[in-house]
Amino acid sequence: MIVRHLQDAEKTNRKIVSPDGNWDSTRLLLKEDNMGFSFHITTIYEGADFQMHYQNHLESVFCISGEGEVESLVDGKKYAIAPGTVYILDKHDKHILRAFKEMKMACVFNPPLNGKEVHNSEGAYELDAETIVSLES
Ligand code: 9YT
Repeated sequence: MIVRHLQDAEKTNRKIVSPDGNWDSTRLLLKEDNMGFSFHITTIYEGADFQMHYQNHLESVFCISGEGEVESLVDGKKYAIAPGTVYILDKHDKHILRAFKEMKMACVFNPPLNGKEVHNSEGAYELDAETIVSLES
């Protein structure tokens, strides 16, 4: 069993602050833990309004606190986000996330992140070579 505490993890390099100023994320469970997914607590800063497209990952995002919306760029639909909302990017959906008030989110990624990722210009995370090989086999 693995037991970790968010308050401790936030003081380590598990916490990544996005250079775009939109979010930070503490990656509590990573690829090296061999669970097949990663689990993060992400803070989306108030006023953030940015595009993402996880071409290489599936992601589920559960809102713990705050207020915002997610807009699908596949069909233009907008969905309000409040505590208790989960949005599930089951089709690698290109989307925009907006935070009207700071949002705390619990995020799960498959395949798992290795912990160093920040968004590329597409709003995606690159896969490392080892993950590419494991997906191909
Ligand atoms: C909701 C979302 O995807 N935010 C970007 C950060 C991501 N959750 C991460 O890297 O933990």
